[in-house]
Amino acid sequence: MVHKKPVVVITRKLPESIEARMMELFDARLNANDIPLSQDGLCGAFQQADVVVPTVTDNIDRSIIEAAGPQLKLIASFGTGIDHIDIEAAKHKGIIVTNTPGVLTEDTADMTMALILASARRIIEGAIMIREGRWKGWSPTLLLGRRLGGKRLGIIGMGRIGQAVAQRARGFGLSIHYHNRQRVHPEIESELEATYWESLDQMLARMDIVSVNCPHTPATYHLLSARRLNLLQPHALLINTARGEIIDETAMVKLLSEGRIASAGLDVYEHEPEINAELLTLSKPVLLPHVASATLEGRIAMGERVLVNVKSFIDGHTPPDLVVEAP
Ligand code: 8YV
Repeated sequence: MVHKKPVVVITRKLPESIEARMMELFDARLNANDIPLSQDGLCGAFQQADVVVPTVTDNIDRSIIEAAGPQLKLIASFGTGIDHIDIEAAKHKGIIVTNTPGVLTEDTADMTMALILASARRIIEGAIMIREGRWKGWSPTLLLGRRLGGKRLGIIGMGRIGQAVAQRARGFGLSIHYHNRQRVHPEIESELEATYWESLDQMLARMDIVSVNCPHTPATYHLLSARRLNLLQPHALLINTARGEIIDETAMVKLLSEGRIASAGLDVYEHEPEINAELLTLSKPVLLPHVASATLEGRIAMGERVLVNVKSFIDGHTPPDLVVEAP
C-alpha cells in the first residue's frame, strides 16, 4: 500500500538543512522567496495542509483557523512566542499547537546583554560617528556612557530567558532584581542573588536598567503602561527583547524624546515591522530588527524542534512541545 506523505506548509524560508529534512519526511511546501503570506495565502495554506509551520510574522487569527480544512490537525510554530496564534480558536477547532521552547534562550539572553551594553556605553552612536566621518579625535568627554558595575537590573519575567539574562548580568557586576507572576524557587533566587519585587511599580522606580523578558499575553499587554513608565528614573535604560506589545510604545517614545529616561535597547516593536517615526529620529536608542534569537545554531535548533513535533504527531505520538493538546 502506498501511503501519501502529509502536506506540510512552511510559511517562511528556513535553514537549508531543515528544509531538506522536511522534504525527505513530508510533502513539504516551501516558501523559496521568503515573502510572508497574505491573510488569503494563509487561509489557502490552512485549507490544503495537514500541518502548517508558521512563524511570528503570520497572523493566525480566528477566521483563518475557522476556515481550516478538516485535514488540518497541527500548527507547529517555528518560535517560542505564541501570541500570533489564536489559541482559543485552535482549541475550539481541535487543532494541536506546538512551539520551540528552550532552544533560543541563550541567544536571546546574549542579545539582551548586547543591548544593555550598547545602550549604556553608546556603542552604536560611536560606530555611526566613525562611519559618517564625524570623529575629530579623542576627547575626555566624548560619548560618555554609564558604567554597568554596581547598578541595579530589574528583570520583568524570570522564566528561562530572564534567568539566563540574570546569570550573564551578574558577571558584569549588576545586582539582580525581578518581578514575576510567581516568586522563583529559593534555590534559583539564592544562586542569582536575586531580589524579588512583588510590586512592579516599586521595582520600576528603583532600577537603573529594566529588561522585559516575559511573554506577551492579554495580562502583559501594555504592562509597561504610560503610568508605569513614568515611574522610571531619568537615568534608566529600558531593554526589550520580548514583544513590543508589552510596552506602551507611544508613551515610551515620549519619555525618550523628552529625556525623561536615558535610552532604550529595543529588538521588538508594537507594530512590527513598522517603527514609530519619532523613535527613528532619536540617536540614543539602540534599535534592532527582531534578531535576538537570530543565530544559525538557534534557527537550526528551532527547525529540529519543529521536525520532532511534526514527525511525532504524524507517527501517532504526542509532540513534545505541546501548547494546545489534542481534544
Ligand atoms: C523568533 C521570537 O525569531 O520565538 C520567538 O518567540 O520572538 C523570535 O526570537 C521568531 O518568533 C520566530 O518565529
